[in-house]
Amino acid sequence: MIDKKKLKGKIITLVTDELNLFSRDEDILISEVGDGNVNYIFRVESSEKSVIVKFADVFIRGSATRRLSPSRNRIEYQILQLQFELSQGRTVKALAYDPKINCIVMEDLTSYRVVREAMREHEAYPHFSENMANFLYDTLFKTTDLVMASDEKKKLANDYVNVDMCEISERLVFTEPYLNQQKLNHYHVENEEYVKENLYGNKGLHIQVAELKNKFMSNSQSLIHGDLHAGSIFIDDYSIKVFDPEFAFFGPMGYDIGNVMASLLISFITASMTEASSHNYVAWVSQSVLDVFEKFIQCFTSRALDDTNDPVFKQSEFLNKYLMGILSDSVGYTGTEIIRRTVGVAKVWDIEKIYEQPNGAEIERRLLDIGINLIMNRKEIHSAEKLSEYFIIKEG
Ligand code: SR1
Ligand code: MG
Repeated sequence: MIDKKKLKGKIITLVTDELNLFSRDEDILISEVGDGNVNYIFRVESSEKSVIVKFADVFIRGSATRRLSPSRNRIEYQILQLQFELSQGRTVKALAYDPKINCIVMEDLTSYRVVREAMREHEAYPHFSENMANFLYDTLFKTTDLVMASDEKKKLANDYVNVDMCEISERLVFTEPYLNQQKLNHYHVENEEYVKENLYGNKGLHIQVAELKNKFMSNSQSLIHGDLHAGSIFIDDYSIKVFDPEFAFFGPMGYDIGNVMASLLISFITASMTEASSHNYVAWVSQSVLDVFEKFIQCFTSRALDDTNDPVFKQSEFLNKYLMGILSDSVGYTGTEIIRRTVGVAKVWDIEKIYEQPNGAEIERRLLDIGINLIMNRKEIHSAEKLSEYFIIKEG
């Protein structure tokens, strides 16, 4: 276990003597913030200013045996810088990185909230989908072979080989929900038969998940964030700031798009099946699933031809086919993300909350039905209108 007192001392030395962000004469307060699954986050503040420091231990948070390479912190620092450039500032600004103590120093966005916390209070943000679609297009399409120079992309793909973090996603997203090898899956007891039949024993689904897992592991299409859920995005009234890309690597861009849509969709289903939910919020969050998809399509169709550099790829017909592939993948990974959050070991707040509800088991089945249908039908879903058929129940 880490010695937090010693670590805090090292962080103070870093932000004062080494980085000159604070003076030793100031009263400096350092406190732990956040409760992530993997790392330790601290706020360092004086009466004048504050910064956030993220420490990556050689073990996963809370474990004394489960090793995790701290190079995830170097990858995160470099990717924050690259994505900040690519996305016109739609990420948190990384200020410094110290490999000696595995710490990243970042700006402290005191006027922003984490999207998941805002969603918990049923806050609606009309600008979210426009900002998110642009972030996705800018960070994903611009790191493909269609835009980036071949040698630059290969160098980056090599720099961002992220073995330990990819292993976590491969296991938790694509293996455990369907095979339960570690016996850590968790869901309502009433759904035992449903899960056995529809997840563990569903051979047709297993083939489709195998395709998605294989693509996740072998298609180095774009530099992806790798864990783009509502807990990895800050928001204020005008803009978003993405953070926490420690799972990043070169993988299929639909994975990021699907993670965003799944995060919204889980919230939509849980909120819409909960009596006291705000009507305004439910309408916003369901529309946002569709808008992220639709606005990404708009970004792509209006910009991809111009942005493509390689003359072989610079053809409308090819780009249209390429887009269809991204959309199917995005829908498929929306499905895998919904399923893994619902039955898997790494739950999110919305899912934990359903255990307190009388209709929790029903909500769980609805989420799993949607996830399965999205995976199975992903190759037919290329528009927001078609996508809506899979989760919006039309009245009348
Ligand atoms: C052991 S890490 C569990 C999960 O938390 C992270 O945020 C990722 O989503 C990961 O799958
Ligand atoms: Mg995280």
